[in-house]
Amino acid sequence: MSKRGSLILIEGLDRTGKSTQADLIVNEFENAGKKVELIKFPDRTTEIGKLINQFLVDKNFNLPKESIHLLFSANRWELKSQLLEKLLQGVNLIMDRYYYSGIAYSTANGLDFDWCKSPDIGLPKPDLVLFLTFKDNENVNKLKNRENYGEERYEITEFQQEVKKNFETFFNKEEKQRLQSSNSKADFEIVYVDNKTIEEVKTDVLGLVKKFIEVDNTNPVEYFQ
Ligand code: T5A
Repeated sequence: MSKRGSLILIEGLDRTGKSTQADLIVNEFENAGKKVELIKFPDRTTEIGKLINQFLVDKNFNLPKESIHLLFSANRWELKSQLLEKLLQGVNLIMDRYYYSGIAYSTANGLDFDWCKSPDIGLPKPDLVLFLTFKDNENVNKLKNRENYGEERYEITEFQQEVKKNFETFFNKEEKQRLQSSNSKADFEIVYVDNKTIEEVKTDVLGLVKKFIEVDNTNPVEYFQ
């Protein structure tokens, strides 16, 4: 059976440390001689990504909520073939946000859950999803103490609480579906970051990611349905 890289996704609220942990994982495995690369969504460098960036940083640049949802999804489609190519070359991909952010944030904006899922049908499904979050809802309020918090459109405590609730509902649904299906090998894990240092979170994250990178992945790539 042919080997491929694993697709590992880190999801979570704004400023919970996703990028910090994604960088640490990439460095850790690169130093160990593994093929590993980082992919960040939104990818703000593409034409669609530039529009998304403008929407996030300029609170006077308004778009219908349906349009921005479709732009985030289109941004993922822009990178689909590149992503698949890398996986088939044996590169492990660490993704900083993807499909689940698309749905958790847009439903917090009032859009319908099933409507939000449909534009991403056909995109590759991660082998492992890590959800960086707080066990205690009160700790979401402390995000405002993190550097530069509040500069972008969605960095508002009440909105982040809503996003947290949506992520949790969504992951519970997906987990139930996964347990009912004998075909899917995809895995979900929650990483609580309450009062943990960057190093402590790194230990938790590495413990979960290790087997996906160290053991050869021979499972076929799955796709969102
Ligand atoms: N979005 C995204 C959608 O609405 N739909 C979509 O489909 C997608 C893909 C931008 C926005 O777009 C929305 C969600 C977002 O609102 P983004 O570019 O990923 O998405 O923006 P952020 O989540 O804000 O990304 P950041 O890179 O800014 O935050 P991170 O990655 O979670 O946090 P990080 O690692 O940069 O850390 C932030 C700060 O906290 C410190 C770090 O040192 C840094 O200063 N930190 C810690 N401090 C204390 N203890 C710890 N354990 C810490 N970990 C990190």
